[in-house]
Amino acid sequence: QFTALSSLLVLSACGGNQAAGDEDGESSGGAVKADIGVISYISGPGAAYGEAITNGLKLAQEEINGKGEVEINLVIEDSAGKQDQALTAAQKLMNSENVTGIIGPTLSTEMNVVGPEADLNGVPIMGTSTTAEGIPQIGDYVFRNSLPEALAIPASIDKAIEKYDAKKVAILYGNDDVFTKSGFDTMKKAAEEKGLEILTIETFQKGQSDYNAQLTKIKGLKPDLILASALYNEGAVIMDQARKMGIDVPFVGGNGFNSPEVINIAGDAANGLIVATPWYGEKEDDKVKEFVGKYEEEYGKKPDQFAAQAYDALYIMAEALKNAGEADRDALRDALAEIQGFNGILGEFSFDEEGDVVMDPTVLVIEGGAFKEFN
Ligand code: 1QQ
Repeated sequence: QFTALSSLLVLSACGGNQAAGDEDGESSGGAVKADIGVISYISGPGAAYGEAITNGLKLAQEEINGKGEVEINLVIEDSAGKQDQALTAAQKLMNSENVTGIIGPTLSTEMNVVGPEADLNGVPIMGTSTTAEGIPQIGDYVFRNSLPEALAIPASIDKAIEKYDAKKVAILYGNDDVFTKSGFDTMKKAAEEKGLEILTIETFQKGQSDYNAQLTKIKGLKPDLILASALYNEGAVIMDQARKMGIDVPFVGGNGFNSPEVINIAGDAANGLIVATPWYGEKEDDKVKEFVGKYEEEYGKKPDQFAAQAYDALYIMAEALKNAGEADRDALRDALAEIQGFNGILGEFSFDEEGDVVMDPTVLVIEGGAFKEFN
């Protein structure tokens, strides 16, 4: 469906593009050639996010370039999950590498500093994993194809209430990160709206290794559920320590928990974690099966949500580049803004008028050491 639609759009784009072939960014064969920068969390404690993202991008790049309509060169930079390193990478990509657009950075915390800079420079930028409130609202050049916490967390909490008849919750969140703070705001608001009693609100910081004080307090209050807003590294350790202390209630997590690393680190302690995601790898869908098969063959493991979102993101970029007809920053921005009804492995996708995502989540639960659909 997508391919047929793309060919039509390419034909119409080429028709109006008489100058193709002479300048940079357009080849004589009609293919739009573009350098796309990537800012990814490839080293440090959250490196599994960036590994999945860059794997997904490279797989999509191979396929897209193989089709001959668009030729994308990926210029990949490591941000190590740090704001300053992400900003330096962005400046290099925009000013020295002269990229047409940027994919990333991985964290909302990074996008909060990189997004305004890209917007100021007129460089379209698309996060594939940035889920905090307000990311596309940074500016006209800022997009994301990741499911915002504002859609994901309420869906997870609803399922948990329905399944466990939950009435009392404890909340635990990282107070030094844009995403974990935003996830907390959404959790608190959703809990209040759904009439849940919030017994306590506890905080932690990045890299913390001991959660005894917070968890002892939570245990004494006997919640039915724990709402936790964390990246996988801290989130997995929290679950491990909670289970060791005898806290066996379900956890509801945000996007940071959507990584198999949670299970790799916490093992059985991750059982009972509820998360919402736009990606479910076991779906009976030809496109999903083909992607999962190819990914496993290439990288020796199953793709996670971060790989899937990145894969779709590059296809969305490619579609926009084709429609733009040239490797031009303003034309790419306008073409991105017009993407509607894109049919990828995450299902049907559109940007709303602010460059935010319109999509339905699936709620998953970890049972027996694996993510399963939570019905
Ligand atoms: C954000 C996130 C993280 C979990 C991405 C890895 O959702 O920072 O917005």
